Amino acid sequence: MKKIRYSEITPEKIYINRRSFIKSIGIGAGSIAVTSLPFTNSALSKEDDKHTSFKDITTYNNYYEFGTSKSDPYIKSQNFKTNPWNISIEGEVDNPIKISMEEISETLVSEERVLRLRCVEGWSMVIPWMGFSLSKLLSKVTLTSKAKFVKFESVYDPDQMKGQRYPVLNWPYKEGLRIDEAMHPLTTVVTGLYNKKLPNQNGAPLRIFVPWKYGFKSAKAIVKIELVEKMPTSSWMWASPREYGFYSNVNPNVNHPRWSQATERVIGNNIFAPRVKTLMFNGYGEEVANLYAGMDLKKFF
Ligand SMILES: Nc1nc2c(c(=O)[nH]1)N[C@H]1C(S)=C(S)[C@@H](COP(=O)(O)O)O[C@H]1N2
Ligand SMILES: [Mo]
Repeated sequence: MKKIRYSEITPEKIYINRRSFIKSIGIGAGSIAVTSLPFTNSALSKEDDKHTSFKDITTYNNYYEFGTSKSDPYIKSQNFKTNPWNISIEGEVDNPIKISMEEISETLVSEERVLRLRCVEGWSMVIPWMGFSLSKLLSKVTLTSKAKFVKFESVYDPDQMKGQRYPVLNWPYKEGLRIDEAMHPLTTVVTGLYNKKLPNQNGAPLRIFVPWKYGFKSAKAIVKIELVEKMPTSSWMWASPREYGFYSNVNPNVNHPRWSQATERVIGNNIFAPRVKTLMFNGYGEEVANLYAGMDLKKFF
């Protein structure tokens, strides 16, 4: 059977249930070598059926620009101005561009993608995000042969973001991916959740989401995407290189120096409910493990 490369798959909608997705594009499971699809994992399927509530995903947030407690983003981001908004795509490209949010919404269709978020702090959520593959946005530029990594920058606006008046991180918030990670179809540009426009506290108007990595890799309120030759230093690597590496793949076998990563608390569950086992690559191993073939993931954490 013909193998399908993920660049050939352009899903209208990515379903949490792999089989229904495969049926919808009319191919058998055996033909998929590397796919863009979320998984159905028996260990997590019960949990995955249960989406985290809209209330939890919009009131329990990490967004240090608005403060370091979980309720700060919800309370303090409500008047944040997200219009007009432009994103520059620059660096190792033949044709740097500055693109407006309007142009992005007019040219790239957002679809529902139910994907898991696993925070390095040891909690997780399953959210129906709205978005599209980052590769589609990057296809608006032509990469040079030196484009080996992608660097993301969140907005810097201490007038509106009071958390940026404190040197908790090296503002603006910076993140990075290897180019093959950035081009993987599961790497998502998020524009909404629960079929609504993205709330400010979740990174409006546009954020990145990398479901097999710890939540902090998924930078919010992006204004700059730079293609670079050298591995960028993320804000978390800058803050604590011993604790936060460049890769930050969800990995139950590599503990944070101060706590275990073997299990997680499912947000929305009863507080007495047992923690669940954390899965390698947050359960997306079938889709992404090949990106790290032969790498020592204890060394490249
Ligand atoms: N710009 C920016 N992006 C950020 C953060 C942040 O503080 N600033 N926090 C990260 C962390 S630690 C997590 S777990 C997720 C949380 O996303 P959510 O609030 O939408 O659940 O956003 C990530 N993106
Ligand atoms: Mo996080």
